[in-house]
Amino acid sequence: MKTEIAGIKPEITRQIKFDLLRDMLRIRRFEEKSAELYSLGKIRGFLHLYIGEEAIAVGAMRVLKPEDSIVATYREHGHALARGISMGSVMAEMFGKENGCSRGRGGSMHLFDAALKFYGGYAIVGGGLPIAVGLALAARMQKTNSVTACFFGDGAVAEGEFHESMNLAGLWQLPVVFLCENNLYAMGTALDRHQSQTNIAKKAESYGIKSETVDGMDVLAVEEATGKAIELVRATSRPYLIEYRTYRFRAHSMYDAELYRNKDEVELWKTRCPINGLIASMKEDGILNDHDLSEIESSIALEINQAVEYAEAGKWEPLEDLTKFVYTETLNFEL
Ligand SMILES: Cc1ncc(C[n+]2csc(CCOP(=O)(O)OP(=O)(O)O)c2C)c(N)n1
Ligand SMILES: [Mg+2]
Repeated sequence: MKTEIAGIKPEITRQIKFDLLRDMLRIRRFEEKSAELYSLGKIRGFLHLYIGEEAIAVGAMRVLKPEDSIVATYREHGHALARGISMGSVMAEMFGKENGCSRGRGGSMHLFDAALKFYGGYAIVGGGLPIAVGLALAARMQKTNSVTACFFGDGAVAEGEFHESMNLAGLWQLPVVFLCENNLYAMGTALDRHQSQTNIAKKAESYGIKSETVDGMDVLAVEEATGKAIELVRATSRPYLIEYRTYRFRAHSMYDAELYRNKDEVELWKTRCPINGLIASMKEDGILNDHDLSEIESSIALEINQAVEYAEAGKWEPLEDLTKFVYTETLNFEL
């Protein structure tokens, strides 16, 4: 864990680290609560927790501008919260309520907010990549200076869509930054069981796309590298790929016997927890104490309580509205 930010005054460094810590803790505590609410049957369907990987969404989102577009995966609570979708509307979405960010129709895997240019939430592995390339093409055609950030997992690189998207982005020189969250597993399949080349950053080279590998457990390293990459994409309108090395601490989804990885490996990665790492380095530098930490925790707990109340208070969509916004003209049955 790096302790200094080059060229930045100590008081600003302190504030940046506080913000990063707070943003990561917000996601961690929100998801712990979500897991609890899932067990209680308040949240149904799928629920993929991002716990362990928070440094990526938090570090990367800070360096994106409001005019930039974002495409994420189904493990996207962290990205949505870091982008600014409120906890209440994410929670209400997971409850399936109308006041959710996707009107309760998407659930955990389909968080969406057009105003924040947060274009999903994709349940289809690799499905977001061509969308991101399309958004980058639109930005180019509209002559805006915006960048599209596309988050995806290591599992997506096995999909044809990954290669097609990389090829077109490289060929047409589109302003898109591919952000691969390599947590070493795609459900129960380890990366080296499905890829002949496990260095994902290297794959970009064959498409003429610059790339690098970054420690995804170090939020400062993520922020620094992603910031540089995004500014390069913005300045040159050429694509870039970052492979973050990370790990999910929890099961793939809510139920998973985790027979594909051993407990020692999980424990080892937990010692690299991005939140604990930042807390330790801040304490060592004398810029964080237990009182600060408990203040952060209480304000997050309050925000979570309010989010749950907001979700509870939301309404279910009336049955007669269920065919609204459905993409068909032929469907005409009575409910
Ligand atoms: C096209 C497609 N194939 C299979 C699945 C089933 N599936 C859901 S998650 C997943 C693993 C994806 O792993 P990765 O991209 O590494 O993301 P992670 O879960 O590790 O964040 C698979 C295979 C799917 N949703 N879409
Ligand atoms: Mg993975």
